[in-house]
Amino acid sequence: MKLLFTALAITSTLFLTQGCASQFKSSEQSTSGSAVAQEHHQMDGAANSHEHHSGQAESEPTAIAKLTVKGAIAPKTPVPLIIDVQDKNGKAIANFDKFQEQLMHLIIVSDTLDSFNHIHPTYKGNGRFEVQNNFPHPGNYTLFIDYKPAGKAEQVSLLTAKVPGEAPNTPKIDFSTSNTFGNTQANLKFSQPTLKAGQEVHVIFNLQDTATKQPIKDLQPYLGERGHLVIIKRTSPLTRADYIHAHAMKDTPDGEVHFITSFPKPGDYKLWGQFNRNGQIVTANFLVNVQ
Ligand SMILES: [Cu+2]
Repeated sequence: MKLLFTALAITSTLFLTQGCASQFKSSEQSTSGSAVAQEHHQMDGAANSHEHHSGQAESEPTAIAKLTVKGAIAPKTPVPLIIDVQDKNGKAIANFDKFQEQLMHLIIVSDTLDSFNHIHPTYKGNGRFEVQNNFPHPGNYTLFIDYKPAGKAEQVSLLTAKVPGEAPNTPKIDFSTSNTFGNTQANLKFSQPTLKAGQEVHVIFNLQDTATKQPIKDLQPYLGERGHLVIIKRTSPLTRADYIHAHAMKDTPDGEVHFITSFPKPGDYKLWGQFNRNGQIVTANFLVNVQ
């Protein structure tokens, strides 16, 4: 039985402090290929998901997430993931507060940002969460783990996973602001004509039914809001600062969902808006440039 680990060298342009922890874990069941699971928890002060609200300093992360992968990671196969949340001394953190109706939100993207998954691991107690994920193709993936230790601020931990094999070519850059996703036509607009780093902006999704060409009328709450928006900067390697979780505004017209956010730095960002049409989740993604 062979166990093969490959360490991903992750460097960060952000300020890493003595608190940076790195762990590997993989089960003894791994028999072939390479499975990599690495925790990279940054203690930078500008990477909190609420940063876009007011830019307040983030409290020091109090938790560390560890990833265990059972067996080898293969593409297009459900891969069982185990996430253990611990304090700095390695002791399990057992209590979590729900936010947006869940104890943990897990966002998994490929490094090329062509693949996106938003799932909710099941809490098993004693700091342990479990979920299965389908990695669509070989390549490197980043896991953004969004959770709230009881009584503490929302935290985002970063993990990476490598799916062995030849990664597909990087998708070509497309800044179009209109596209069809299943039976939903989505048009993207902003409150500002030009997106500028650090500026508060409203991100507006106009949603039409492809059959009727009318604003959709079957929008239901999704995770307690009119929609869910995750924004990730197109960069390598990804850091916590590259992840933004925006909140939907409450009262907007039929077929329109508004989010308030700001983009911390110039660059390209991918947006994934998620909406609930009568129980069916539509994910509309766009790439935008910020100056
Ligand atoms: Cu979620």
